[in-house]
Amino acid sequence: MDFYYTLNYIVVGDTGVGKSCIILSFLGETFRAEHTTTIGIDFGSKMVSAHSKKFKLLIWDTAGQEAFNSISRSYYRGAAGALLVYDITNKESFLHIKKWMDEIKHYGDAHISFVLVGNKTDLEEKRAVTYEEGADFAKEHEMIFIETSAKSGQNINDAFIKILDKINEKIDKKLVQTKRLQDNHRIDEEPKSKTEILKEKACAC
Ligand SMILES: Nc1nc2c(ncn2[C@@H]2O[C@H](COP(=O)(O)OP(=O)(O)OP(=O)(O)O)[C@@H](O)[C@H]2O)c(=O)[nH]1
Ligand SMILES: [Mg+2]
Repeated sequence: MDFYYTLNYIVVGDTGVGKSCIILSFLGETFRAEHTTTIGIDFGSKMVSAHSKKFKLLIWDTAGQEAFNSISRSYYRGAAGALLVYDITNKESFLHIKKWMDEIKHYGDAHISFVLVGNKTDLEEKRAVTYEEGADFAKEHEMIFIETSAKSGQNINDAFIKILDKINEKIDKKLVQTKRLQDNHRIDEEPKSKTEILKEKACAC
């Protein structure tokens, strides 16, 4: 019998850095040029394979706008992975990364794995944060670093998959929350609607 593990990921960062676009790109959707700001929280899911295991990633797309911070926080607990996203053309969004990281450390689980994501590499001519600045921050805080473009799709898969190495180790040590479920899903399962997902979250199945 085949099994898969469920893992919650949260995606955080300032408004406009491209969190929703990164998730849409990972789910194979077309790039959205306009900024449709996330209201409250959004959701997508995808099956992936790594370390001879199948994982169902439950990806929580938080709102960068401050007004929604308390809603976002309530999703931090139980997350195995966190994508800390900034926009390489927006220095302020990079300077705020520490604040997002501290919030997750405060409200989330102790063994959450972080990946620092510098997004919008297709806008190289407008770059305001160097690769080294991102890499240094990630090194200092012992997290993976990756630069992406949700527009071109560059490194988007890696942003979600690379932390699975760390998470997998923590699953083996029973340090992260996961559920081992019988596989009756297609590997390329379509993302579900937000309502369905919220139901799923409520029943914790
Ligand atoms: N050029 C370029 N634009 C991007 C990229 N990713 C996102 N954008 C644009 O940046 C804007 C904001 O993207 P969103 O994904 O909605 O940003 P967000 O972080 O989800 O914002 P909130 O939901 O308000 O927190 C949109 O106009 C996107 O088209 C990218 O990689 N390259
Ligand atoms: Mg959004």
